[in-house]
Amino acid sequence: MDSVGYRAPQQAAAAPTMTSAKIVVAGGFGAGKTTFVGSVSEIVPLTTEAMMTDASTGVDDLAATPNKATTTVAMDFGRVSLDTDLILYLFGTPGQQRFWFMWDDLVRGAIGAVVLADTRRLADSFSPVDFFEDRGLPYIVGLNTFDGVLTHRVEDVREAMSIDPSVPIVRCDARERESTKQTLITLVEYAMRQWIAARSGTPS
Ligand SMILES: Nc1nc2c(ncn2[C@@H]2O[C@H](COP(=O)(O)OP(=O)(O)O)[C@@H](O)[C@H]2O)c(=O)[nH]1
Ligand SMILES: [Mg+2]
Repeated sequence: MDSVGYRAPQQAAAAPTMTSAKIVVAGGFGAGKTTFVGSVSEIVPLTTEAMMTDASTGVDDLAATPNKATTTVAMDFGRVSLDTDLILYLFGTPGQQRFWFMWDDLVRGAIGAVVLADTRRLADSFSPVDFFEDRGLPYIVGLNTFDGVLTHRVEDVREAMSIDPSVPIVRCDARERESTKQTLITLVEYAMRQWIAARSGTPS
């Protein structure tokens, strides 16, 4: 019998309850946010991709993503259950700076963020990192290994981005569900450790 939803009376106090959490998926333009949300979501991701028009010529840098014909104008939204008792709601941010006025609204209530980085264009992830540092929102960095190639060592990336040693930096392949899921688990565990540390007054 499927035990989800069933609780023996004597276990009621200790039994886990269904919890949901909001996660933000950020990163530069073309870092793989829409791909990340799409690969892991159990619902058809709600995405607001729009065909890029000539209006973005000279505004969005397509040099590194020549095949990219669409762009996320508002956000991606997906859902994934990590366990029978934890559902994550994923909110992908629009990458382009001209949409950044939405970020404060988008991160409200989130427990943490994944900053996706393309190591060939690392500078694009500096601003999202600054944003989460500034807001005190726990974040981890996901190095999206385009075509399985990580062009820089993780510790070199950490140094280049001035990321604190306590912040996890993980490799991920945004197209692979298992990889994406593992990245989210790393974030949730990290955010929980931060949360506990903040409440017990101990430095993380
Ligand atoms: N080879 C490869 N391509 C990827 C990967 N992640 C994303 N892409 C491609 O890179 C482009 C940009 O990804 P997208 O998810 O739209 O980026 P976003 O702007 O951050 O939402 C798309 O054409 C994706 O198919 C990856 O891990 N490997
Ligand atoms: Mg996108």
